[in-house]
Amino acid sequence: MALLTPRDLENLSLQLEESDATIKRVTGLDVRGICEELYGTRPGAQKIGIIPITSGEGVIGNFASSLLFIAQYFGLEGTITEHPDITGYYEAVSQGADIILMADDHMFVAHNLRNRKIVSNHVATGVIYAEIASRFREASSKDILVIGLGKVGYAGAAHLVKKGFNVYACDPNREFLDKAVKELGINPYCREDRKRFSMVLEATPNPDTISEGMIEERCLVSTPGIPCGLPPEIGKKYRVDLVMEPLVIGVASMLYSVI
Ligand code: NAI
Ligand code: 2YC
Ligand code: MG
Repeated sequence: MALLTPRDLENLSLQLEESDATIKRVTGLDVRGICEELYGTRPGAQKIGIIPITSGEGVIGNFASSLLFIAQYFGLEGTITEHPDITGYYEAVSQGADIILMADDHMFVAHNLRNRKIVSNHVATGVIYAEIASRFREASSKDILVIGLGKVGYAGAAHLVKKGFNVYACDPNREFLDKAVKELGINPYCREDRKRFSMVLEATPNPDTISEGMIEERCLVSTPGIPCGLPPEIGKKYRVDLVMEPLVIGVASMLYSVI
């Protein structure tokens, strides 16, 4: 189970600044602009209730404070409840929260109590990283490679199919691959194909999932995956731009999708 660590969340502001600058350079829009176009929404006076959850592995250091930073960064009023769990839920709702943010070890949700919209971090993350990859201004075609068809990758692949891209995907989990072929009509990708891509969405919890034969000389790798799937030497050898960040971009997508 791929859980964040407090260390992943250190220097979040700097990580956001660097990834947002890359996103702006390669797509023409920053995260705010992409989210506004993607969801047709803009943050307003919504109040965000952030509730620490103690189940499973328990509270993760820096997680709630990172969510507060993210809410404020996008111009929303955020509050971390004094208490966790059900007591915290009661506190947030009683204090007038419009949107609840809370996560256990399996699901991380944003729930808008006013319009009843709800979204999981997995889907919102897959969609936004897919959207970023698909907006690569130097893409050589509409062919795009998705590495990993789990909770995040499948959502990203579905979004790209809906947008009309030629989606190729790989996953050692045969069941996940067959499901994506059957339900989304994606093209199974294997390295023997020797087909190279200028846009890659990587959504796996493994390093070194991207090999030289997969990418064109100029390529955008958009990945929420932790650790990074792009070997540094390949990133240096080719003109590869990398968009990778542990939490903010996915949470921005969650918030814009429910406001
Ligand atoms: P998951 O476990 O549901 O799916 C991962 C998939 O990758 C599995 O189907 C697995 O078979 C596949 N995979 C593993 N190695 C592969 C390889 N070499 N080539 C192709 N496929 C491979 O995981 P989930 O929930 O989809 O998350 C994916 C990653 O994204 C995790 O590292 C997670 O921590 C991270 N994540 C990051 C977020 C962010 O905002 N940066 C938000 C949510 C998740
Ligand atoms: O501090 C808390 O309230 C904890 N219960 C939070 C647990 C989050 C667990 N989920 C994850 O670490 C990953 C993240 C990449 C986002 C989605 N799942
Ligand atoms: Mg992120």
